[in-house]
Amino acid sequence: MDIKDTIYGEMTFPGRSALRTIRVSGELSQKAVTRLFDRGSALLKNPNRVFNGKLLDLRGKVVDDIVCIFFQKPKSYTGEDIVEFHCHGSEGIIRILSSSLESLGIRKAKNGEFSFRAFLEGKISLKEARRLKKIMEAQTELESSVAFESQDIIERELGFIKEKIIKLLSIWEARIDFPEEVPQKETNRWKDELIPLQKRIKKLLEKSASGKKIREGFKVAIFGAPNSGKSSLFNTLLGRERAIVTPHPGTTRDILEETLDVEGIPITFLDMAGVRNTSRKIEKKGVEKALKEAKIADLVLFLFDGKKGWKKSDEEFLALLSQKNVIKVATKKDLYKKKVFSEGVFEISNLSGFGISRLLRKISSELKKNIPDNNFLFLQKEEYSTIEKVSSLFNEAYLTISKGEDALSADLLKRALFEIDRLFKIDSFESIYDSIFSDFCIGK
Ligand SMILES: Nc1nc2c(ncn2[C@@H]2O[C@H](COP(=O)(O)OP(=O)(O)OP(=O)(O)O)[C@@H](O)[C@H]2O)c(=O)[nH]1
Ligand SMILES: [Mg+2]
Repeated sequence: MDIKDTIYGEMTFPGRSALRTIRVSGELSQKAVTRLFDRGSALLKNPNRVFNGKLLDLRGKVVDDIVCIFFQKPKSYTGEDIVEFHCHGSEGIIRILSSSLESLGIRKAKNGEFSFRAFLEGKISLKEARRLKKIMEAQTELESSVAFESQDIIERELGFIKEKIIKLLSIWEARIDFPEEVPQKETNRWKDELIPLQKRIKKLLEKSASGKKIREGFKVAIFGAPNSGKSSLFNTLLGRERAIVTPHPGTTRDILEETLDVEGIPITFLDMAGVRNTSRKIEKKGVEKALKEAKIADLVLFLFDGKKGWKKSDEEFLALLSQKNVIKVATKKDLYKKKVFSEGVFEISNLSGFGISRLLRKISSELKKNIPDNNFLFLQKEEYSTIEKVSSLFNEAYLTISKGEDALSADLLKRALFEIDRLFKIDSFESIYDSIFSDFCIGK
């Protein structure tokens, strides 16, 4: 990657839209403005100001009415001259502008190259770049709400833990080398110092595990007797005819999965075969599969036909599930007037939509019980596994120190140190680009 080149990239998302923005960074930005913007010289004399004017092609023909901004180096995102072309959101205009820029010797940026340059110019720190990566990777409202602070927390916590390990090791190593010179009370202090640190890592791990769950999402099984309306509810939730629905019991045979964002949580709903006692081989397989999936789901919606009521066979399947987290749902509310069900039964109609939004709220509030209020971290996979490893190394170190195996526990702490260092290690600028910036989009 030549960092001397002038580069361009689209900051907005491709496709028809109100506006699309192309950003140029580098020495040739001024040339681009002079050639392609009719008020180029005024713009260059007034950095950071928004100018309305005409976009020109290379022959000087007006092709669009645009807004342009010039940021003079070093007071720009990358530290180089930058110009932003805010055009109308047409593919044709973007193509004309891109090919004009390329004819002027400006090349298309690589993913994250603008931010990488900002980093090289000292405009953003490595920590800010990692934070940026988190902000852009966050998919749901919940993730975005903690992405910003997560980077600060993980760096602060792991930094603190690292410092403490180094301190502990310096005392421990002395004890290992000169055992006779270290009084017994030092050993106890050593153990005592491990406990609060172990607790701190455990807390960090819990917060991280909740975040991992939110990233991976929750599984909600739609379970119940044949013909109870499972596939209909699945379709209603998705807002499209994804599953086949017929009046014949035994329509669904296999598992269907679709993920929805419900109040900021990714939830995968599973439609499955209806459960009943049957000797037919194919149906039996479907029932076994449904039971297996429902048992491992985070939540089960246990559907039954509200008109027919809760049956003995429903009770038997409920017992088989051994699932703690179950919501009983009476369907086909449109087919009956008033019925008394046991407490906690949700009545819905897939036909009229009755009770659906209430059910969704209930589902999300049940799942949110597993998430401490905003008390979770949005982490990359490697970050999570580092915390997991450090935590288990600490547990091991505590056990070995309790057994008096000093050298072994010191080794375990050294390994924890190594894991933390590896996470933040920088080998070269290429490795920084690969591990952080290459996942960014082109215009970033
Ligand atoms: N009136 C009414 N009919 C419904 C409702 N929900 C489902 N049905 C009907 O009930 C029948 C069975 O619906 P499905 O959604 O296929 O039921 P299922 O539980 O997926 O059935 P299997 O796949 O066989 O286990 C269809 O004829 C649906 O139109 C509802 O809320 N009201
Ligand atoms: Mg079905």
